Amino acid sequence: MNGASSYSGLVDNAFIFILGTSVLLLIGVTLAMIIMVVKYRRSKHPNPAQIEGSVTLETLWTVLPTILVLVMFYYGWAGFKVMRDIPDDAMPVTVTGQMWSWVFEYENGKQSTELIVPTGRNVKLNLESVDVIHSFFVPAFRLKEDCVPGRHNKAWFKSTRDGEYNIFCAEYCGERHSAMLSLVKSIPPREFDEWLGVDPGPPEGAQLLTIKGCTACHSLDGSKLIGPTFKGVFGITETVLTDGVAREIVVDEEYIRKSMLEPDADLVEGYPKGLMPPQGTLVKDEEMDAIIEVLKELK
Ligand code: HEC
Ligand SMILES: [Cu+2]
Repeated sequence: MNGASSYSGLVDNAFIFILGTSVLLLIGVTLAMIIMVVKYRRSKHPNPAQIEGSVTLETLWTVLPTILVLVMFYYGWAGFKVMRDIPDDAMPVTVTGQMWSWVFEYENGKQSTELIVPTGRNVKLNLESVDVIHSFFVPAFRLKEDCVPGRHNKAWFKSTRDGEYNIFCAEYCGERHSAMLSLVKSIPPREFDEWLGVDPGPPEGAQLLTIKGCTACHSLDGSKLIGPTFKGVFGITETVLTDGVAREIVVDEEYIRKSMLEPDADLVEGYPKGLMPPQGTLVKDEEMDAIIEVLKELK
């Protein structure tokens, strides 16, 4: 498949060169082996002969492979350098990996769960994680970079063709790792400006739950995923473990807020500790209020 970023050809060059060399060597070595086996078989040469070293041969098989790996290094370096040098004019987008979804945030604060980019313009990615190591992978762009908690990795690309390209998480990050699928949508710059310019407004309702990644673990329809369902949760009485001691609580606004800020403080019975990431850094205060309102409605 043809790559769709400005540097995908460089990555492919390195790949094709290494693959080509390996295939040629494989064929060469196999042929040589077959010839030797036939030519020097025991019926023809019952007595093995001693062979003296050959300076010419030894020089050749030292120098030629050295040149080969240097050429491989050259192709690798040529692509790597371009991928590391982030153009100054690149538009920054913050990519946040979380168990188990992606969120993209643009300069003006607009957020989305798909990465919308203008074709032909440079885009710089600030890669963050709120929990464990994820890896942001767009095969069509030949782009793969880790999102590591506490580190601020960077990457960039320029999409060369309008289209939709898969996003994967390429670092096993837990039970629903394979659900971390999304899309890059590369659209004409003018359409992009229009899309970005549209006043985002506060995301609302179920959309907020998706953008914040809650729906990776909490269903809205009553089914049990990683965490308890949100359906009908508001107002119920349930058992939680506080410091290991079971007690009954009623799910109200204050409890939901605390569940977001300190998920382990009141652990819902039957669920493991440490699974739900604290949401304090990711969810703003007024967004928490909105989420609480949404949960109230999910009867
Ligand atoms: C990685 C999975 C995961 C994500 C993401 C997640 N949660 Fe949770 N959540 C859990 C688990 C597991 C529990 C049950 C254990 C506990 O109480 O911490 C839970 C419990 C809760 C509870 C208490 C439910 C009850 O029945 O008492 C609320 C409320 C909640 N989460 C809200 C949220 C919100 C809002 C978000 C998104 C901003 C979110 N969670 C994101 C896993 C997750
Ligand atoms: Cu992941």
